[in-house]
Amino acid sequence: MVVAVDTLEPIREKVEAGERLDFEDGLALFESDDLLALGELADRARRLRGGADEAYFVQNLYLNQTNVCRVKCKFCAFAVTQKQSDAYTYTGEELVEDALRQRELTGFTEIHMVGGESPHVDFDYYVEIVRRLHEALPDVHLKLFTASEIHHMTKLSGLAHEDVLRALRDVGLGSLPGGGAEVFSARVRRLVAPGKEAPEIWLETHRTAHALGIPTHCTMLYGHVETYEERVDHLLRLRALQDETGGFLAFIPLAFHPENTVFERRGWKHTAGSDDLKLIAVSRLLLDNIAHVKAYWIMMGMPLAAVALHFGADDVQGTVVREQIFHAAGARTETEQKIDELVRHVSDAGRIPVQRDTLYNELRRWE
Ligand code: V47
Repeated sequence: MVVAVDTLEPIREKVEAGERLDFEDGLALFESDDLLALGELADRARRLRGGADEAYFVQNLYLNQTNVCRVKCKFCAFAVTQKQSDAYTYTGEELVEDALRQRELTGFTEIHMVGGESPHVDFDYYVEIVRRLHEALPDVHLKLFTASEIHHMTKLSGLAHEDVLRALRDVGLGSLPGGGAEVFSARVRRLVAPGKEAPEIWLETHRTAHALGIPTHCTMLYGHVETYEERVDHLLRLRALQDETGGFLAFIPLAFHPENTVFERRGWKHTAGSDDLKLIAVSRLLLDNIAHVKAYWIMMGMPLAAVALHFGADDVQGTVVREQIFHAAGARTETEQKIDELVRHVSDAGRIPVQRDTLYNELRRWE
């Protein structure tokens, strides 16, 4: 007689006892196909740690200062070289003009701006665009530049990471987005992003930001060559840094979109919804010290993001005006989400929609 062993049972006991999960637990969670049990366990862990029925979103505007990039990440469909006809690099004035025009249409409270690592600008360019945006929109939180871009600025300027971050903070930088982390494993980085800085540099940049009082976000780009072991290792490295600093506001899993990348020619497909939900659940369970896990609707579509609110996520990111990175790689979602649609999806999922600012202060709720 075959006796079914519930591999999740010992993990469930740890969750109920408030015990920290380890590497082996993380692997067992990824290897489980009991999707509903994973979701239920992640939601239970979220609630045991103080989460309730609120699901958060922010009203934000996406800007990309440049699409020119010296790094040839194989997963990226956004970057171009300076010589390509669709290359652009916006001046501070152009970015401000654009943001002010958008401000008349939507009441965004956050600008999320990232871009390529252009070798054709200098560090003063970055300081100038932050200064101008902050002067034009002093009440808008500026969430700008991945750790990879900050590292790029140290190369452009010869300054230390701390000095770059301090200079940007002093002219208005509010927080860093979580991009550029990809997967920390050296094997994976060699395969998908050989030109990118070492993971230690990404982590050190966030550590430095936290020490300067700049909160940050963190991500993992999954669904390409990484193994379950490499996913768990990535999550535990983020958890270890959060133990040290407490500076991460949220974790955002990013599903790989293959269109218009070298991987499309190799026949790679988009992740399955079940993997997206599993990633949300396992990250919620392992990252016991990061307050929020985002189900990024741009990446997974709003209907699945609403389901993910039952798998440990408590945030759907935002209204997002004009996303470009995922859309270059084939995302079919809208590039913008109207608040009333977002509120409808969240409410229909049985959650209370709460509009937040970047730092998770509540601005408005729909009950
Ligand atoms: O660093 C690039 C990823 C990131 C592809 O901090 C791709 O709140 C999938 O970091 N398929 C940029 N992913 C986006 C990002 C982000 C998004 C939403 C919220 C936050 C936050 C941060 O997008 C890049 C890279 O990891 N990416 N190309 C692609 N083809």
